[in-house]
Amino acid sequence: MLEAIKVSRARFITFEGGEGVGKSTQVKRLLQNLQRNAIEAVCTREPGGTPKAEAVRSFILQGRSESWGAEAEAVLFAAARLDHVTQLIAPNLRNGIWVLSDRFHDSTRAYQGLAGSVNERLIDTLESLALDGHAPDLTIVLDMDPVAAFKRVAYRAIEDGLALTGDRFEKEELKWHIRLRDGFLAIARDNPGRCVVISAAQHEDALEAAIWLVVSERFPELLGGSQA
Ligand code: Z5A
Repeated sequence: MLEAIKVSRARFITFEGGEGVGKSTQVKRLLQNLQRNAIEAVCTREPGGTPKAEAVRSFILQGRSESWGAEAEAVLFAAARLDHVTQLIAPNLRNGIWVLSDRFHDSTRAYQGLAGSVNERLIDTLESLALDGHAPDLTIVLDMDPVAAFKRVAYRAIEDGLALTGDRFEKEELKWHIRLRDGFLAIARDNPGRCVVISAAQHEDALEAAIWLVVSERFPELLGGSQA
């Protein structure tokens, strides 16, 4: 087996998109691909990733902050993110370990900002506070029709023998999910140097290969090329 090596600059890669597009599946697959190439990496998620941020996750996703209003929820997501960045993301990157996150700051801009009601100034302020200078090097935006993605989520619930009750956000109506999809695409258009949109409406293996192509072209040091 290849011994894990540390390239001189660890990369921070985020996955974004609506529910059921396959983010969690592909984060795990990218982790395996990096490890196969002797890159030390960790997976994490948002909201969450640290004990404090996971506590915020449960609070929000159980609907307990809904009555607080959209602005207060955006502040909660940012507070969780600040802990996640300072306690997990930044220390790993400093140690040469790549970090892959299932959602990050673009989710606040898309859910609370573009599909929600929180104004851009507050989103910008929270973003600069929570990121603490740690913007992702690459963001993969997985894009697909929300109706098809919802069918995946429904199928997963049936397979797991669970009732399809949905969390706070899964309960929103279809036109809201369409706004959300447009929001992620707008973020990608506004950040062409960081974001790459990939169609999620393909087989898991094909999607994995498409993501690996993007990652290995963006970071040629992975395959022994020179670092950007
Ligand atoms: N949120 C927010 O509002 N503001 C913020 O700042 C942040 C988050 C950070 C987190 O919930 C919620 O918080 C989220 C946004 C909000 N809203 N919701 N709902 P979460 O983390 O529990 O939910 P999620 O991020 O949407 O995850 P998900 O529903 O698990 O979707 P996914 O990770 O994209 O998909 P998956 O788990 O990889 O796959 C879903 C199913 O499809 C599963 O059965 C797979 O086996 C299957 N699958 C995966 N890929 C494929 C392909 N390619 N073909 C066919 N089937 C597939």
